[in-house]
Amino acid sequence: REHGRWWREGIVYQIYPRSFLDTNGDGIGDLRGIINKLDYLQALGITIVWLNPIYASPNDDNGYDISDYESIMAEFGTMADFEELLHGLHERGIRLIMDLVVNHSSDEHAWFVESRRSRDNPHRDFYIWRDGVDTPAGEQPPNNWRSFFSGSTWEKDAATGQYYLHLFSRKQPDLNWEHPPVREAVYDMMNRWFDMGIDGFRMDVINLLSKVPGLPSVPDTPPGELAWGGRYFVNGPRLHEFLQEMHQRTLAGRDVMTVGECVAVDVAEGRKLVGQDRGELDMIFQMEHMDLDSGPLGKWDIKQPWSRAELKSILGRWIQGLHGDGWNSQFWTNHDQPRTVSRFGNDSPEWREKSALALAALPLTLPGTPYIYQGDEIGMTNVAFPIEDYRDLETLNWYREEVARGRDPAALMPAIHFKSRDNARTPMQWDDSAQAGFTSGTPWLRINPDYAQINVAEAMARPGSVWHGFRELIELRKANPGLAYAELTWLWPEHEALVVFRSRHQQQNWLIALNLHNEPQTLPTELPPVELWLWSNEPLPSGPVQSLAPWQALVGQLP
Ligand code: ISL
Ligand code: CA
Repeated sequence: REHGRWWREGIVYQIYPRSFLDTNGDGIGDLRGIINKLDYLQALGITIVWLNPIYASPNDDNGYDISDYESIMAEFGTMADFEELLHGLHERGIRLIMDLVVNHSSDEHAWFVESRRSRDNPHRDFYIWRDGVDTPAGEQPPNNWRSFFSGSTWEKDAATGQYYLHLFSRKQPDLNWEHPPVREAVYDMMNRWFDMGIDGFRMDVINLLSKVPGLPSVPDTPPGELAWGGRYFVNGPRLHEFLQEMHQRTLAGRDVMTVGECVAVDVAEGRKLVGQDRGELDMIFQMEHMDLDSGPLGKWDIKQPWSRAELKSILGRWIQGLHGDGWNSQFWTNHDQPRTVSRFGNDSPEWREKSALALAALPLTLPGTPYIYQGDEIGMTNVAFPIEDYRDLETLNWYREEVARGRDPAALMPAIHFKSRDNARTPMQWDDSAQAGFTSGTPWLRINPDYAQINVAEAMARPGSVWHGFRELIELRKANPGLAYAELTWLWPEHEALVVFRSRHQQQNWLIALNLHNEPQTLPTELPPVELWLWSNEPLPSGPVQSLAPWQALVGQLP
């Protein structure tokens, strides 16, 4: 168990550099901004930083379209800044993990620039090229897969008349993992970053690397229509072989952590990816609970209220399924999701702080490794901009596609306000000065207008704020490392407001009781008597607990 203790018992803080702090007035967060806030991170108490991509990129998808894996995005700074940041983190006992985006690159990467030139270019097979299909209705793309970001996954390229595959935007061509030189180039690049001293990688959509040979169309789809082709690229046939090879070539023998972002994955597949004897990845970042508030049509199909019983069932299944074998991540949000308090809590002035902390208490007490996304530590909220103010390509592509299909633009806005990825990407609110202290210029994405009330300076100065609650919960987590390894038992798993569980590791027992609801709750039975209350967002109880106030959270130690 010694190996990997630091990441099993760690607390990750996710930084979206573009929106963290701008120090040169161009409106874009930069590495210098993170360096300036190292003491802030240390004061909060987190132990690992995950940086979203900081590599050279034309920023079609904010750095998830990489044009050079080994240089720093010009807007973010220089390699010297990066080294200073890494050193500054390590000096404070904080580890650094970087994003690894190798399902695809940018179309401006030198490999793709070469690849598209001619059919016999030495880099041709770095990407996935196919001929179009002749039909009575004219030429069609090689298959009918729908892209994550709307439209076909295929783009016809004029130079050779062939199509290339892009599961995401047309500026994110998929790398061809079947082609050994691609894998060699990726492993060499990873090793060079490890040699610089980074502590690990968060691996973007890592379970999409292997595609079913032949890239078949989704059957039973009307001609000319697109369909979700997940069965042909989620956990594809050679995925585990590729990850085991990557492990041997880059990870084995190093004291680093890997966390795989996996889409549409189930527990059985998760165990293969992170099982202890598998030699693949350390930790899974799966997103099943991110669909709690989506209807059958996907993320934009809002479903309310979300079910607390379903949450417990999903979390419980993953915790139990990986216990003693693989490792879980615990989180409410990231840079692709709405703000936690607006989505799962209540962001009205009356309940914002209480609900933000009730929610915070869950990932910070569950088994696995907790992830905190920047701004959540002050309870930042969603925004409701007019469409012109959105920057996220997923949001904009969906909007354009729906409008083109004849839908009323105004009717699309509630879903965008609730679910757009830009909710998480509005700049950090540092203080109540102009532009929230994020920039002296014009921010790349509008600041949330609530910054005068909700900002770091205000929250740090006021005991009892969301910030201080996070700091206390982080401290609690560090004082109780057994929570990370615990076995968990739900009390009242079917209850639609209460999330209550016992956690047990070796001789230690904990009780966590949350009311995730606006109404007070009378408990089905009194809570088991605790030895010591460790934390609450309300005054600590002095006797038996028979009810919980709205959004009340309690963490205690059981005998
Ligand atoms: O963002 C999503 C839903 O709104 C997800 O479907 C997301 O596209 C998926 O989780 C993959 O995300 C990752 O890869 C994308 C990038 O845009 C995301 O920011 C990244 O987290 C492509 O690299
Ligand atoms: Ca800047």
